Amino acid sequence: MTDLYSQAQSAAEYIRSKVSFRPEIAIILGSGLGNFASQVENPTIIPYADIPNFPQSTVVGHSGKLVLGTIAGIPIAVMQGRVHAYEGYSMAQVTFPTRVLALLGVQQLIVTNAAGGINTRYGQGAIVVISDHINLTGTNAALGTNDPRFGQRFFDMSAAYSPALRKLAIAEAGKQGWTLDEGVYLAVLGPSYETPAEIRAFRTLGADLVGMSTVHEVIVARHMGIEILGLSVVTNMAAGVLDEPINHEEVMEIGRRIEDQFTTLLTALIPQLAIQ
Ligand code: CYT
Repeated sequence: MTDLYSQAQSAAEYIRSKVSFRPEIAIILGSGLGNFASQVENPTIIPYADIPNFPQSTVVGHSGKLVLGTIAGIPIAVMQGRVHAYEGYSMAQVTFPTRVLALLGVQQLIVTNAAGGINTRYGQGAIVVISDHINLTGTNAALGTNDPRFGQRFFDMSAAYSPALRKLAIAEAGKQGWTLDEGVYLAVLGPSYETPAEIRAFRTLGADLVGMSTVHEVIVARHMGIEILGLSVVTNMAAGVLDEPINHEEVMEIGRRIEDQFTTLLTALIPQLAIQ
């Protein structure tokens, strides 16, 4: 059996063999946000199934393709779909693509997700920049023997969501005529949505958003020294905030509805991130 580092290296080598450039920025697209990948110019599309050791998503709305190309001349890698721990994947599998992107030489990662809104200041369809996270999944992607080729045993998470990139995103939204709020993202394992009692508890803990992804990718990206921008789309208000149930179709539908706003923001941000 080869170790995780070698497995990630073979995946990275396979991807390198398909493109003649090195991506500088990577983007992981969350539920309902996959269409952003169609913005990529001169795309090379690689199905996850073709990449050695890459995990396959089983969720409707996550298509499972790596799209490499450029936006505004900046070489980027876009993950259209991710795998989640609730699908039964190990932490190593959930974060494998992030490790591979880092080995490809990506310096900045934009993580996106569909989240429930805990903060009542947000409305459905709001885009929120993640200022910090609370990991309540009960596990950690850096668990186990540390491989120093990835990073150090203990690593800082005090500015995991880059203050500079958050500032850029807020300024860009302002230029586009809308207010980008900041918030703390709390991660649970899922797949059940939260109960109203859990949401009240999470609000007391300081959470503004709740979801089932992102934190493990962020932990691994920080382990490997990558700068992060996190964006959540509030696809629904969290359980108990409104007097109505939550359903996955609605989560997907809201993602599609704010697609233009989301795409316009990301497209404008990429060249600004690149010169950071
Ligand atoms: N919504 C969502 N909880 C929610 O209410 N998209 C994830 C988790």
